[in-house]
This record gives sequence, C-alpha cells and structure tokens, in this order.
Amino acid sequence: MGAVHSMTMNNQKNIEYAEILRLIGQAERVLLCTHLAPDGDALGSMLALGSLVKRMGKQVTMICHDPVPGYLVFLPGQQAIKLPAQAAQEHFDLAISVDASDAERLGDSHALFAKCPVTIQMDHHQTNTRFAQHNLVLAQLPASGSVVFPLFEAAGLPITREEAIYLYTAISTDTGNFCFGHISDVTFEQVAATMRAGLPLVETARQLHLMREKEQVLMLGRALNSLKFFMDGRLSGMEITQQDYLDCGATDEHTDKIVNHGLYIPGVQMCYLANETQDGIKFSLRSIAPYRVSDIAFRLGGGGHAQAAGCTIHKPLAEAVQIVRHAMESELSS
Ligand SMILES: [Mn+2]
Repeated sequence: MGAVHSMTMNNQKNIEYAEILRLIGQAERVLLCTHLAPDGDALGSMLALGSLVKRMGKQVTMICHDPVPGYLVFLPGQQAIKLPAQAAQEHFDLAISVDASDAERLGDSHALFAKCPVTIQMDHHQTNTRFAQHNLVLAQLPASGSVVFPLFEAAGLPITREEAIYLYTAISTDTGNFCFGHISDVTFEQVAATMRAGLPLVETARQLHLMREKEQVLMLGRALNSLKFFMDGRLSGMEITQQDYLDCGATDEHTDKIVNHGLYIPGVQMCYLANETQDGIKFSLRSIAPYRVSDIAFRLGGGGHAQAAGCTIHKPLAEAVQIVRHAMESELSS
C-alpha cells in the first residue's frame, strides 16, 4: 500500500503506534504540549497521553501557552499543566505535541518542543503541516483523543478511570457531544471502552456540555436580546457591546459558542455575531451547507472553515455590522 509514494519524503509517512511506544521507551524525560487556547480535545488528549507515559515509568512535563479554561478545571490532574516559561529550564529527550495543526498553534510551547532531540506529533486536522520529525496525522478521526486512544492497547495498558474521563472529554468535545465531525462505529467503540473503564458519564457530560459559568449565561442573554432577522429569516445577527462586558463582568472566554444560537433556528441559513472588543469588531460567521462563510471572512481580512469563519473590522459597531450584513446578504442572494 505504501509503494506508490515510496519516493516521497520520509516525513510524509505516518509513524506507527509501536514506533511511538519505542521512542517513549527510550526516553527518560518527556515533554508534552498542545495548542494555545486549549479546548477539551487538546487538554483531554494531552492528559491521557501524559498518564500513559507516566505509567511507562517516564518523567512527564505537560505545557500549554494558555492556562486551563474555567470549564475544564474539573479534569483531574490538570493542575500539573505548566506555562512554557515554567518549564524553560528543564531538559527533555522527547517531545510529543497533540491536537496542534501547525507549529504556530503551539504558541510559546513551540520553542521548547523544537529544542528536543526527538519530536513526535499526534493530530487529526486535515490541514496539518507535519511539523515534527515523526508525525501521526489521522484526519479521518473526529478528535485527537481518538488518535491517542489505540496507544493504550498497543502498550498493553488497560485504561484507568481518569484516562477514561480524559478520552471521553476529548472525543465528545470535538464531535459537539456526538452531533458532528468524523463520527463512526469506531468512535462509539472507543467511548464504550471508556464506560467499561468506569467513566462517570453523567457527571462528566454535565460538566462539559451543560454547565455554563454565570458570566457566560449573562452574556448569552445579552446576545439573544439583540437577535435580529433579515432576508425573510434566512439571515440572523446578534451583537455584544463593551457595555455588555462591563455589566456582566465578562471576558472573551465567556462569549465562546454564543454565535451558534443564531443558526439553529428553522429557516436560518447564515448568521453572524458582532463582538465589540478593545481592538475592533470581531465577527463570528456561521452557515449551514451548502452556504459558505469562509469566502466572506477571507474577503474581509479573516478566515476559517467553510461553515464557521471569522474576521475583525476596525470600524464603529454599527458601520462594521452593515459591511458584514451586506456581504452575507449578497452571498445568500447569489
Ligand atoms: Mn481536536
């Protein structure tokens, strides 16, 4: 099967699980890192891998450019995750990156990662740049947690209750609690294995998918209160102002995912959330297929995926909203 491209560069090939275990086996001190602004897949995958490497008798240091967000502090053992600066004096023989599609996504962690004599990365992003010496990129899998998962069986280590929490967190995060993404029968077999390992499903799902911080709920209320419809209900828009942030005592992390509330309404094909921040109006754009928002975002200086994109416009709120709304309206009428 590999014969066709046998002439391509070595780093185009995926490293085998057995080879990853061999490289871990040869190391003493292992550095683990993940992408900045970490989510449940990033931290769940890194913590699962950290636990496995520790069980293999190695010294483990986990780092991330940003601190653990409030909604993920329930993850057992997350206190051990350091900021890159806190690990800068340590020396490692092996570094493994998880869930980062490119070197820039590692933020300040990249300098420490690149300094290690042996580097591996495990990821599931289609756009992965294969920036490590050894790469395992499985874009057909829904989460990096699903990429890490088979390592436990390969190592002959049955997963523990804590590892079950990490892996479930990773997989259920990137699938929107099993609503989208590359979900297959294998996904559910992995989740079944976490249940057999003692996953407290109801409690973990509540923490991950139901609980919201007070500021998040207040900001959601402000956003929903601003909801407007255009083009006979095909386009919806919401706005969040500086005053909303002040009134609710909220910060950036409290407005995550609010935009989606504008899209899941019958008849709506596109939506935007205009977010008045200190440096410009940040727009989150969403659409349902086949409608695309990535081209609109790109034309306005941003980017993203076909159905989920964003851009920043440095104009007063009302003026910026006009620009984006007109761009979306013309896309919907084309
Ligand atoms: Mn991911």
